[in-house]
Amino acid sequence: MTRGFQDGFYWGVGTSSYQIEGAWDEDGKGVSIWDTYSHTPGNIKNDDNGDVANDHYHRYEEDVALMKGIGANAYRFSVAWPRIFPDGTGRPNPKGIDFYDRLVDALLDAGIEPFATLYHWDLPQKLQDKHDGWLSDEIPKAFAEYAGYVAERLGDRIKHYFTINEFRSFVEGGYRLVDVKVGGKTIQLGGAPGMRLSDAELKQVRHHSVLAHGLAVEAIRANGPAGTRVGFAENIRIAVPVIDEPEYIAAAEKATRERNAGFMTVMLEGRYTDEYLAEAGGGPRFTDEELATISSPLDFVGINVYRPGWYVEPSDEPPGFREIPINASHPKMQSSWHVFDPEVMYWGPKQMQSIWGAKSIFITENGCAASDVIADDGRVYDTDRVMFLRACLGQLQRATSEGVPVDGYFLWRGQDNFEWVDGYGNRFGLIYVDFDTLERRPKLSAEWFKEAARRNAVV
Ligand code: PNW
Repeated sequence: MTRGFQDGFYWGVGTSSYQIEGAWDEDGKGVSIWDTYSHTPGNIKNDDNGDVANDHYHRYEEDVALMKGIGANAYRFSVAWPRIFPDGTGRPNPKGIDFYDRLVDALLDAGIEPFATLYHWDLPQKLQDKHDGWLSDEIPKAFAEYAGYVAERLGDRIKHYFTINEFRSFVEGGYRLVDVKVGGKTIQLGGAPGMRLSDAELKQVRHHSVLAHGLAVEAIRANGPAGTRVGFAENIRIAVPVIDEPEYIAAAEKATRERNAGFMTVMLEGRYTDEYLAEAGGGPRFTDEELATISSPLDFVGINVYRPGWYVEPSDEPPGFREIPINASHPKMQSSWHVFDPEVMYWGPKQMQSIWGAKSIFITENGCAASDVIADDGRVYDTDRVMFLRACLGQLQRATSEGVPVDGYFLWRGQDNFEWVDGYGNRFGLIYVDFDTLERRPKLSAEWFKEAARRNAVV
């Protein structure tokens, strides 16, 4: 049986600036909300922070060589906004853009296609202080200015941009707290800037995040060369039909569309659903012109796929679906929130096509943390990650073999790195990093990935 992907499929790895770069106050970089948040005792496990992280800022050449060594032909990285505009707006910092200039050249020399994310949560602290962060409609405008500048400066070599990474995560985690039911308990996920807003305010923050995306799409198109491609990278919450039958599939599609109303649905449809607008608490305030901007046509959509959002069955009662609670004994991966079901890698892309008619899809993140250690023989045997990847890519291949247009896959993560509130404890990499010596060492899963990329197939 062949389990291949189509020619030209991208086998990438992904990361974000704050999680690997380090050099947090070098070469004119401004402070970000994650610098502030991680420097505040009690916010991060072991009070870890990203001051040094993988020191990628100084070791990027070694890291590009490592990526090439594990067979990646694409790299999704994020640009740190406060490196480019230390104050968020105003005068750009030439040394900031120089870093990405060098990185992109090194990638292209190694035959690795650069995919840039423009916002992976490291908002300039100055914008937070001046405006209460994303609660203000000044942030979308400032973001578009910055996005246009990057497209103008790097557009001769970067052809693919993701505007914003995981609207849902940074909005809900940073401005409220996210409740996740797992193992029969409810856990809460948070993050910078650590605000706790009302329902209506939270809806306004969501609205500003998608508006920033839309304005950035326009700015990238206006400032980048013709042929520049742009989309987003959202952690869509995916409803999984309990049974693979038409009524269940239709119920799951309804659930996915409704439960992503504030992000994915408005970006792809240009309207908020009636149910979303009728929710208690009111909001958001918006104009028709903003909705048109938010739903600017895209060249592709990116989805981060880790876990099932819900299991769903059909219902005769409105809204036409019923969410099934996830069993306390449901299997999970190492991260506290990581409920395991590889089928989301089938249903996620499938629903992007069936609900919204997506023509080009990227899996912008998929991967898992594991309790990796160096064995006596010097190797790292991350069998659970091999299992996870093979199972997930098997489901992705099932989708592409049915004609779902997935153009590439970015594994989260090439190397272990700073994992937000979990600090350095949760290792997601194909490559092990010793955070005392910063030595890098490929794991068993890197061998798996390399062979899969070489054969362009599930192996
Ligand atoms: C993403 N969930 O966060 C982020 O984009 C990455 O920066 C991060 O390192 C990675 O996934 C692993 O956590 C997520 O609760 C946070 O399902 C939470 C969830 C998913 C992704």
